[in-house]
Amino acid sequence: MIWDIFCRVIDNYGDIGVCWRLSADLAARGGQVRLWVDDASALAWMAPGARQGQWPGVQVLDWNAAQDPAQVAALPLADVWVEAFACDIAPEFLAHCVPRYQALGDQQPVWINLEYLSAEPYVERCHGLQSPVMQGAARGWHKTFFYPGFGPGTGGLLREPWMQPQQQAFGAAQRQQFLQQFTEVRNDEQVISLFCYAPALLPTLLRRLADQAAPTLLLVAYGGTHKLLQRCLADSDWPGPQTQSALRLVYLPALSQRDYDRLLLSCDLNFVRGEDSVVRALWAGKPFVWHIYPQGDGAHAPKLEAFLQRLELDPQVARMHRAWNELASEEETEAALELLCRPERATWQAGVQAARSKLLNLHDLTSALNDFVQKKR
Ligand code: TRH
Repeated sequence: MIWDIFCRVIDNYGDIGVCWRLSADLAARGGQVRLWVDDASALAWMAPGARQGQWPGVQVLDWNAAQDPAQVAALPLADVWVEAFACDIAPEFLAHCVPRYQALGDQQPVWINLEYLSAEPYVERCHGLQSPVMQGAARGWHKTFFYPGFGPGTGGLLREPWMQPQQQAFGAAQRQQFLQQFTEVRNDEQVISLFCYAPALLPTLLRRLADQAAPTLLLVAYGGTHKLLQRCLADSDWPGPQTQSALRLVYLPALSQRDYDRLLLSCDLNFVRGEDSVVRALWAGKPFVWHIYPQGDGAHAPKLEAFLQRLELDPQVARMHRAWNELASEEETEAALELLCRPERATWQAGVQAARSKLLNLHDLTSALNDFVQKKR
């Protein structure tokens, strides 16, 4: 089956991150994927070799090429179109391709509008709804809304068949070897990964970690988080971690997605953000705190609540998520900080493991898409 996946990078790495995981997973299950993207630069480190055609079954194509009839004409017609995150397929692409489908008896490709991830109840209501195309070359055709999600009435979460075997093979020796690329980890150190936007609580957290007795190794994710940390240290009157302090900072290079997943497996606590890394943190089964993508209209607050409820996380853990996202009172934030710094996290870990186990029983997004397309054809 041939898939055209369309991706526009709005900001950050989530758009291309999700589209890449989906493309690679579809291809690993036998699909032939063309990933049309307007900015593929992050793939250089996320999926080395992807742009050079080194991933069997996935071809990364420039978004602009979809507007060029000569280039599109050379390609066989796809069985499925996926518009990721409500991006619209270029009208030039439609104008070229629709008549070709019509010439074959008007069999339209299965046209999917792949939405953002949310645990909110509307997802179950809207998943699978159809929307007619009202204008342009494909007028009269229809798209189907496909919502990833956390319940049986949704498209599910991305989870590759290789994920669990790979996790099981990643034991203490592999962890040590993996972390050694970045630094030598001391036996008594708790290891924390940090990938976030700009949480107001960060400077306080750094100070607390530096001042407490238990030593911490903080692994700072590539990109905006590096810059944030540096800004944070420059802006504060605090001189930053000193040799005698309990906090060590290590700035990570850009990791491939596979290595980023290994990082999440290797840490005692993961701070994650956005859409894709939170799912991977869940699969890693380690305590995590989610920095949800902040939206100007406050839409992220109910989205976070729905997520906390859906996962049935411990109330203290839920409070920590609210505090990290600046959605808690001062008192709650203080309590959350204390808990964040405490290296003992057995209850927290058990809660994440319980949520993970439930989600492992749910269908995964790629299977759901494949099943849907098979039924439609
Ligand atoms: O980068 P993000 O903040 O992306 C966000 C969200 O997806 C958000 O929902 C969306 O609206 C906005 O972008 C536009 O966080 P996210 O979703 O976790 O994506 C990060 C991707 O980068 C993920 O696939 C993991 C990957 N990654 C690596 O592969 N290596 C790395 O070293 C790091 C730090 C990330």
